[in-house]
Amino acid sequence: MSRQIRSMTPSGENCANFDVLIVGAGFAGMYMLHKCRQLGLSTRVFEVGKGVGGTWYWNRYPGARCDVESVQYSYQFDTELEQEWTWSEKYSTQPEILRYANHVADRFDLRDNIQFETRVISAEYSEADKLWVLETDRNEKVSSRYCVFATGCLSSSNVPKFEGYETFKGLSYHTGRWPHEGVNFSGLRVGVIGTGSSAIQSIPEIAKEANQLTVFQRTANYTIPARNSELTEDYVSSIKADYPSLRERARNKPAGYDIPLNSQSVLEVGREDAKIEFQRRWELGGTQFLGAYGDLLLSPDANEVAADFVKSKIREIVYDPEIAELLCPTNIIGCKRLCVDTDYYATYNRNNVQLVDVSSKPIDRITPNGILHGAKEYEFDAIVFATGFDAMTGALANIKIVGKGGNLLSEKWQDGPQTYLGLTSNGFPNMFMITGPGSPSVLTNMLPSIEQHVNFISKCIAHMIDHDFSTIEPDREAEIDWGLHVNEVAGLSLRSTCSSWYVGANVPGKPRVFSPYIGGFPRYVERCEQVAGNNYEGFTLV
Ligand code: NA7
Repeated sequence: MSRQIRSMTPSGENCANFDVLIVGAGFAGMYMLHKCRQLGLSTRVFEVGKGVGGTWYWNRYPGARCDVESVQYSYQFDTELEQEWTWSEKYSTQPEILRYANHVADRFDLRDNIQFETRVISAEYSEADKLWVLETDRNEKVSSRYCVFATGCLSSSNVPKFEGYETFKGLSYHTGRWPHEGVNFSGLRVGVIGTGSSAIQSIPEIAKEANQLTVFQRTANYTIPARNSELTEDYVSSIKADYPSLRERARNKPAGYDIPLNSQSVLEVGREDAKIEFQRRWELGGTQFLGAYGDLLLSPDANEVAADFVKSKIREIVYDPEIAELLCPTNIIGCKRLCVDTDYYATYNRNNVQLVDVSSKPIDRITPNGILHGAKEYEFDAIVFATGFDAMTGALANIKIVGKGGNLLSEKWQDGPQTYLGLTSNGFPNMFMITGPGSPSVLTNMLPSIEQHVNFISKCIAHMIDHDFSTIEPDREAEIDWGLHVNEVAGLSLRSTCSSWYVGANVPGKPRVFSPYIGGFPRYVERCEQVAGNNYEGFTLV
């Protein structure tokens, strides 16, 4: 059904007006646009990139792949789309996911409403006009009744402030801003800083090409073999024959991802039996490894059993015992996001690869020729910064977002994000965030989480129009209660206990708050449905 909002241009401003403005044309922004168009709302999307895809547009580093199985890392809002698209591998490569994003943009004719190569620099709420006014780096102003941030959880690159960074004479890259034409490392001496997921995926690929590869590791990470494979026609047909069941099973899992989970305690089964199960899951590959027992992320003793198993694998795979020890993590498995790799540990058996431990003594500086660490200068032709992202809040912090009373979102959030359901924030009426802090987001399969948020927002906007409301804003009390609940459940999991990007520890000065909601996808969805069903309980609608 088509709906019209008769919103006016803000007083004193000469700017185009829309019903909805969306920031970001990744999977969240694209689906939000599609839903707005279905509602008949005039909509514009702003996107910095030259194309759609968001995270998958920018993260083009060698080996970039999704760690969620492709048949589940896909939209489910359109059954024809599900049927016509065929994934080729168990875990899709970045180019395939980007092709999918482009296919969706073409199929639903989305591009006309997306303004590419445009960065939103500010978004200001006009209380008098009940409108959002967005300003872009093209010196234009546009206004709208609703503003939706679909800016992604891992989209703002984090390059630590290394002294001498700008003096390096060679080539330098960040994994999250990889050149579109690709990089040829053949014959080059390459340094990689970081051993997170991006590094773990790219190191085996870079090692195959480079003359020498030196990895600077601050914290060793756990990674499980992906055991990626091509998908057979039979497998794809069986999935397509019953997509709804797969989606249903996934919806009922804590991560919105259908993987085998066992609720038993590892401490009850004993180490020897547990080894057999871990071995089985190691051979199966992927993040389901952590689903082997129900208490792995609840009890340090239980966690140690799983951690010890992975460490035994590292010692088995890596020939040099000293390197193997350096690669053995000392923290909780799954506390930082568990990585999924192809030949990561084995790469350290190559003659052209070396590992430098920077855990107790940080990198001193970048020099014109390479990296200085301790008394040694490592010379490189290229440095790869696999140093991650200002996660969850970074992309929002890059935009000057001003709400009621001229208050800045960044100031409100200076001690950590404050949201109601990870979707809205008090003082910022008619503003929504897709997979914002305080929602399950990065702890879940992102695609279903995105769809659930977009469905919530679009239903909410339709409700507003149908009932002639002009503003919706979460109540401060509801926001405080939600924040307390998010913190309370975070405290139950070992995930909140280490220095990860989940708690903002990778960005100096960032408040340490476990920002994603760890209560599980089904529980979260139930809560959102309850809120909407009770006439948007916890919100004030005017
Ligand atoms: P991550 O997981 O944040 O990894 C970044 C890596 O960079 C990590 O190993 C960091 O070590 C390292 N790092 C950051 N700053 C420094 C400095 N100053 N010196 C040395 N090493 C440093 O980012 P990714 O891009 O790999 O993955 C992000 C998510 O994307 C991933 O979890 C998936 O969900 C997809 P640290 O661990 O902080 O000691």
